[in-house]
Amino acid sequence: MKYRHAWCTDNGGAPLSNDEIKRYITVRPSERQLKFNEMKYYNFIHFGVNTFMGREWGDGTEDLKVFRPSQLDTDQWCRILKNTGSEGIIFTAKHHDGFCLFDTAYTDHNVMNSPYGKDVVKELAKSCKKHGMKLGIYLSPWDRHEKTYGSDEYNDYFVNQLTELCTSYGDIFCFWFDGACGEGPDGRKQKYDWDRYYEVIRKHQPDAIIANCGPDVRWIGNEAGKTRKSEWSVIPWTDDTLDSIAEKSQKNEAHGIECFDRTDEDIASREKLQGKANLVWCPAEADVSINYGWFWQNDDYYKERSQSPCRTAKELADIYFNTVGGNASLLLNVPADKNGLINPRERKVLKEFTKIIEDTFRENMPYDLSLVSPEGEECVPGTDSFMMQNDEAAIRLRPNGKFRTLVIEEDIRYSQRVESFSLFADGKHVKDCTCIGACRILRFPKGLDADEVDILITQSRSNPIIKSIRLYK
Ligand code: FUL
Repeated sequence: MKYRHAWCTDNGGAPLSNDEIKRYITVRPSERQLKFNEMKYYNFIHFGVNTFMGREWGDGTEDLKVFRPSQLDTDQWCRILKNTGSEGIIFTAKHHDGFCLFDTAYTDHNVMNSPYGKDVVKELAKSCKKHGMKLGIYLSPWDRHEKTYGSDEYNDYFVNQLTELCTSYGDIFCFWFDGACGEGPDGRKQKYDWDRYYEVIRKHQPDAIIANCGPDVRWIGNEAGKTRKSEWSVIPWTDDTLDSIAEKSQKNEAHGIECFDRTDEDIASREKLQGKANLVWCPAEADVSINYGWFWQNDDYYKERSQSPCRTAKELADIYFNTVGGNASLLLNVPADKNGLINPRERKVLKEFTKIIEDTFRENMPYDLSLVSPEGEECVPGTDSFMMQNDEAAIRLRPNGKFRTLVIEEDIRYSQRVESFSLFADGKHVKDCTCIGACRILRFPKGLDADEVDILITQSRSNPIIKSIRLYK
């Protein structure tokens, strides 16, 4: 099979080498972001007074006496989640209700004064270490209990707690800041001093990612695990970027978990980047819950709402393929129940989900690889990670047999370049795809059986640099 053009001579009609386009590919991940990018999938654990009150949002008036998990076992959390292939846990050290699950010197409204009486973050930190999991912290800026909320003093309070969390629990891989900003106990709203919060984290935990309302990872814009057709990691950053995240995030307890605002479907195509002064590397993260809420609720709670408690394993697996395989990372929430354990109801789904993922990636399909010019000449790249030259049109794979899954990754050390590609099997068009980025997963449930599979790059911001391609049976 021959192609009419090399990718760069046609390039979907888009200009290739003007200074504006070159500017986009000079935006690249920091060391911290590169390291984080290796973690494709990790978990949230939502746990706190809401777990015992049967609520999604507490109002800050909860009695500490309610917090009495009888079998809390953070080792169990780590064991179960690690078995699903997860690499880390982000824990709700404080949710909007203001109850702190760690031993803080700055409020009495904390776990040490509850019947449980032990620092849950400390226990989890120990378990994470033991099981080789990374620990992340969710600390809600919105606080419905703390009296100083709505004044400058609250920013000091928040910074003090961040400092405690940064300095007493070992390495933290991520601080996750929620966008919600409601009223505090006296009806006041807070002006968050983000710069100060970030400064504390950078000082004490320089490797930690600051996610969601932070500069390192961006919220994907919904809580349903949906990705855009093209998720870009190079995005424009303006003064109101953080406000707009807060503005769009969940507005009430009845959580917009299924909502997906497609009005911002395109946030960073060439057209959107054009002329924008401040471009940053900020990849997408999809936060989604195994349940239709974030905290553990019993079956009756869901019955009243005519919802099933859990997403199905198949739904979760599709979310995995679309997010991890759609240039985003997957942050899957698995709450702990009233006993302080991951409940059998969720364990069952997790087990089935894990099986689907493991089966998908169980067996590699070997293949030979070459790069093809429009004249049909082939050459084999000398290294695993390779750059396509100007006179090369397609990547040709010769698989040893039928495969069901194709994984392709750009070498994002050199930014995100590929804007679209098409797949051909023995010369026949199979599908058109948009960007690649850190990872694109293509699935062929019935299997693709072809001697030659060509990945034709149809538009790119510069010479594509491919880190890896893997096929699975
Ligand atoms: C939202 C919160 O309001 C939810 O309760 C949950 O913590 C979710 C991850 O973020 O904005």
